[in-house]
Amino acid sequence: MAYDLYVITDEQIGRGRSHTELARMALLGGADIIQLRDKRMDAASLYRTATEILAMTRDAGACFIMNDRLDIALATGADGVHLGQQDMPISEARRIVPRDFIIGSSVGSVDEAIQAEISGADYLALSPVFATTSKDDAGCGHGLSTLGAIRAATRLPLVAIGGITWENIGSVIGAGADGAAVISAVVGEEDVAAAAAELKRQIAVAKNPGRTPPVLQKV
Ligand code: TZP
Ligand code: MG
Repeated sequence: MAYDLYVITDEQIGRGRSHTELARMALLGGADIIQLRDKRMDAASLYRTATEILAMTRDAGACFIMNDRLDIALATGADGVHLGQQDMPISEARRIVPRDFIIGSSVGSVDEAIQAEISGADYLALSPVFATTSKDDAGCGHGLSTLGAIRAATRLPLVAIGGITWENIGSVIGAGADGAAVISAVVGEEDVAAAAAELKRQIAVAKNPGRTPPVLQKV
């Protein structure tokens, strides 16, 4: 499974576009993973939206991850759930999910990364790698040194989240991330599909510095 470009939908940042529309455009631009994240939406709306996005990710050959809500993830047949340090414990979630269900974990240190791996996480997200205004309680950026230390401490897929832009994506991949999870750099752009395609191209370049960059995807 590819973790290169992981797009988190956010209607507050999405310039009036719905989660579903944002996901559709991000997939058009080549997003590998879509995460539905909405702290305000009621369960019925979340369920409906998750069902729509799941169908689109299936068509695109991408992956659908639900933020926080394991109940919605299980009910819709999502590929997985993303859990933070304040969410349901990973080990408890692991007990009740299907065999191939993906559990992602936000971590802020090497200790949390090791604990998440022991508890049964499938991938880690260093959160936040840089300062961000997209999440109120994100706190200070942990930086590339923490990213590199976590990379050295675990073999799990590792994504970086928080404040990632076209300018710093190369350094994030260079420090050992398998991919970047972003909100504003894709969802906040006027042309979501083009932003996703360009970010994905930059990730490919950062992963294969010697190779000719692929031509920008037509969207
Ligand atoms: N978790 C940690 S930082 C963050 C989340 C959901 C927000 C990332 O948004 P952006 O706009 O890519 O900094
Ligand atoms: Mg959470």
